[in-house]
Amino acid sequence: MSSSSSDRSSSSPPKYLQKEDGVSQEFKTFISSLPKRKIHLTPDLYQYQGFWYPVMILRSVIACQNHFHPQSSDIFLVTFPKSGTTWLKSLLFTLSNRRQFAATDANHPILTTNPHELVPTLEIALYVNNENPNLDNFEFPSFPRLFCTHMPWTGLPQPIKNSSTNKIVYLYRNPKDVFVSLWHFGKKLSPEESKKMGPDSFVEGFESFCEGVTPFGPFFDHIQDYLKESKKNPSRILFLKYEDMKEQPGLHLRRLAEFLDCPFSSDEEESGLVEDIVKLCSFENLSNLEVNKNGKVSFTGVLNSAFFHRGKIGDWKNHLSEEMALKLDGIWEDKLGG
Ligand code: PAP
Repeated sequence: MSSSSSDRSSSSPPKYLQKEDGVSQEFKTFISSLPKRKIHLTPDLYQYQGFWYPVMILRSVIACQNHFHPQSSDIFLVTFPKSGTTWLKSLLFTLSNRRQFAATDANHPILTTNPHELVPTLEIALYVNNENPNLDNFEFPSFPRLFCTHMPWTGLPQPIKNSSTNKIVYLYRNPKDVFVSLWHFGKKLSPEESKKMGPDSFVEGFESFCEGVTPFGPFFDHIQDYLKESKKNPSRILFLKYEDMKEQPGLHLRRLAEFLDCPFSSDEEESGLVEDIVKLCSFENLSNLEVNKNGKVSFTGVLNSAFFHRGKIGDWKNHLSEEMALKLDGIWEDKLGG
């Protein structure tokens, strides 16, 4: 499997961020009836079923809603963008495939393949180039099949929502760090627009985020809806928090293993497997791998290095004013309480 097979020029936007030109007349007519907004570093966003999407992703979300059918053992990682998706993909893959690939194996797939290849994102990797891909022909690097999505609960394909067997792992992160991480990522993906932005753009971007106008936003509704579902059905939806995982990765990796019905055996515990997995998937290890320094995600052409920035809790302190921080804390309190 290659992480650098795309020949997309790094100056053109990835397909999932392209504009209306790439869609059919029928789809253009459809989106013309939807609320539309332009924010910094993102193509026009369209509001559909209460959430905001760039056009190509919206087309992909709808294709996925129409065509995706899970197998009973499929596992879904759900995140709001920039909540630690890359990290959890690597942990999920390593955990689920540990009998096939030992975490200390010098040929472990994580060492040569970016996590976004190992756990494809439905609406960004699989359905963006083909509205009805034949997944039977797709060589899944993992069994059970692992998928990721940023789709809100309302946008999830109905068969996933209705399933009694598919497990969903929801990872969330402090919105202040999510916004700052998104901003840095947006600048990497749109360097030309970034150069032209005025001095107020960061504050304007922040206001849009607070208002909920951001890809897959509103952020708070995204979390709230999954939280509601997880309370109804805790054996199907596990909530993990980036900050908790940073502080006690082993503890939360064990929770994840139990939730997925593959708890660590006492032999595995004694052999130090939990610590080995944590180390293999750590920011320090992943960000220094050759594949992640120089490769590209084959599905999208985005540089693998764009997914590794600081990997720390609290980067927002370097970027947000006290007033901005209080504003996001206030919305969190109102929407999610405590
Ligand atoms: P995505 O949702 O677009 O796939 P995602 O992986 O969630 O992106 O976001 C990248 C963030 O996760 C970056 O955070 P930062 O901007 O605050 O630094 C990135 O550094 C961080 N990250 C990537 N890999 C790891 C890791 N192994 N451990 C902890 N954080 C990580």
